[in-house]
Amino acid sequence: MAKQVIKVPDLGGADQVDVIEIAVAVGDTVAEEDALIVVEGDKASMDVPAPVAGKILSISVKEGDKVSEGDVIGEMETDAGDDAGSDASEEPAPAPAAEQAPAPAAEEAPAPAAAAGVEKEEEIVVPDLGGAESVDVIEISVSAGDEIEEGDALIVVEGDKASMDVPSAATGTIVSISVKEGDKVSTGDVIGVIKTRSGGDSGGGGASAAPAPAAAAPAPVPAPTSEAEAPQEAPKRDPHVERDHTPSAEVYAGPAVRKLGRELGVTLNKVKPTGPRGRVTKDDLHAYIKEQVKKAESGAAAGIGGNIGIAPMPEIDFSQFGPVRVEPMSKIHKLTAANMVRNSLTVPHVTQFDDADITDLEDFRKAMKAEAEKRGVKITPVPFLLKAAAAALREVPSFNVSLHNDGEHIVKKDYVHIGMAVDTPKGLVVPVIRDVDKKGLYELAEEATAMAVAARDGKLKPRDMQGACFTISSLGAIGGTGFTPIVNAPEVGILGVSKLAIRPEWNGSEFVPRKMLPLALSYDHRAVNGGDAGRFLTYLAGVLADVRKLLL
Ligand code: CAO
Repeated sequence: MAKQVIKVPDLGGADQVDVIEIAVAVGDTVAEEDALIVVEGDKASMDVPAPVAGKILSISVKEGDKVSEGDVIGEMETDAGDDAGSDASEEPAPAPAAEQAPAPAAEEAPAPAAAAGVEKEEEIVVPDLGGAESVDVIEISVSAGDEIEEGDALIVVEGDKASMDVPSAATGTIVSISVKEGDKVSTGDVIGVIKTRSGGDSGGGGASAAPAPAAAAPAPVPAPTSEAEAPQEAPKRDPHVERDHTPSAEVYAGPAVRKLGRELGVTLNKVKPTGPRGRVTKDDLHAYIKEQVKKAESGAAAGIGGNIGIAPMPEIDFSQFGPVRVEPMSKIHKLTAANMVRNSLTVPHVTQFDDADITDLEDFRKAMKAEAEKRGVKITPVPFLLKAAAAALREVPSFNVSLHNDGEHIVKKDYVHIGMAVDTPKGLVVPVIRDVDKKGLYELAEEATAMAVAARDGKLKPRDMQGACFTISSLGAIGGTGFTPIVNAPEVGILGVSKLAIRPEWNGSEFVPRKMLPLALSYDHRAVNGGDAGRFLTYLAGVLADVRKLLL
C-alpha cells in the first residue's frame, strides 16, 4: 500500500477554477480515471480524474473552493509499492494529476528535519463535545495549505441548541480536511491532518513526544447542550422584526462567514439567511453581493445615453399559478445569460437574411457519403458552412475584424478561427475550430464532431473555446425557418442557420424545386457596416450554392 497526494492536473491554461462537485467520499474505492471532483471555469466544466485506482483517504477541497493546476485536493491509498509511499523513486511513474504523498502518519514517518525544527503530520480529532454526539458540521473554516495559529477555528459544528468552533490545538499547516459541510461528527472523530513543527514556533508543544491525536486534538470547547454557554447560539428570530434593525452581532453566522463579511464590507444583518435556524452562510453572502452588483450594473446600464428606463423585473411567485420546481442554473448557463445580456445591450446588432441554394451541395454531399463512411466521418452541412464562412472571411477581410476594447481601433485578423455553437445538457458552449481556411472538408467534419462530443461530455479545455473570429450556430437539425442570433462579442458576427426547405424557385423560364438553406447573419455594426456584411453574406451564400468556388 502507498499513499498518493492527489493534485489538480493541467487545466489547459485555466486558473482558479471553481470546484462545483465532489464526486467521491472518504473511504470510496475508485478506479483509475474515475471522476474525483468536477471543476468549472469560465466556459466549461471538466472532471478531475483519479490518476490511479485506490481508496480515497481524504478530500481537502469542498464545493465552492477555487483550485489551480498543482493544488492538492486530497490523498489516496493505492496498491502500488509496499509501504507508505514516502520514497517516490521506487514507485511507478505517477499519472500527471498526482504525486507521491509526503510522510503520512506522524508515528511511522517523521518528516525530515527542516531548518526551523522537525515537521510532523498529526491527525486532528474532534475534542470533547460535552456529551453531544453526532453534531452537524456546518462550516469548514480552513482549506489544505492554510497556515493556522493555535486557537484558529478549523470547522464549525452545530448541535441541537448551539454552534461552536472547533479550534486548532497547534500552529501549523493544514494538510487535509476529511469532513465536509453536512457531515456529522462525534468526539474523537478524525477531521483532518495538520503539519506542525517542533522546535520552531509550533503551538503543538512537544508534538513529537505526545501521541499524534492527543497532540493535535483541539482544545475542549463548551458543550452544545447549554444555551447559556453556547458562544454562537442562534438568536431567536421574530419574523416581524425588521431585519435591518438587527445588530450584526446578533445575526447568526459562523466566524468564517463573519470574517468574509468584514472582508467584503457587508453588514450581515442586510443578508437574507438561508442556513438552518436562520444562519447566514457564505452562499448567502455571495448571493447578496451578486444582487448588489446586478443592481449597480443595471443602474449604470440605465444611465447610458440618459435614463432608458428599464424597470426592475417584478418578483413573481409562480407557485400561485400551479406546481413548479425551482432548480439551480449551471454555471455555464448563468455565464451565457450574463454574456447574452451584455452582448445584446452593448453590441448594436443588425441581422441580415439570405437563402442559399444548396441543391448541388446536397447532391455533392450525398455523393461523398460512401467515401466519408469509409473514413469514419459524418458529413453534414456544418463542415460546408465552416468552409464557406472561412472563404468569405478571406474574401471580405474587412469583415474579419473586432472592435478594439478602447473603442477607437479595429483589430484586423490574419487568421480564420470559427466557433461552432453546441447545445449541451449543461448549456450552450462554443468550441473553436482553428485555421478553418487551411483544412479540408473531411478534416473539418472530423474536428467538428470531436468538438461537439467533447462539449457534450464536458471535456473541452478553456483554450478550445477561445480565439474565434466568427461563430456558426446551426439549428438546421432541430428545425425552424429562421432566428436572429446574438453576436458572441468581441467576435464580429454570427451566422444562424435554419432547416433547409425545398421551395419553388424561378429559373428564368419556370419554377423548379430547389433546396434552400435559410441564413441569418447578425453583426456588430460598430465594427463593420452593412456593405461589408452584405458582401460577406452574398459571397458565403454563393459558395454554398456552388462549392467549386472554394477552389478559386
Ligand atoms: N437542414 C436540414 N438538415 C440538417 C441541417 C439543415 N440546416 N443541418 C444538419 N442537418 C441534418 C444533418 O445532415 C443530419 O442528418 P443525417 O443524420 O440524416 O445526415 C442531422 O441533421 C443531424 O445533424 P447533427 O446534429 O448530427 O450534426 P450537425 O453537423 O448538423 O450539427 C452541431 C452539429 C454541434 C452544430 C449540433 O449538434 C448542435 O449542437 N446544434 C445546436 C447549436 C445551437 O444550440 N445553437 C443555438 C445557439 S443560440 O442559443
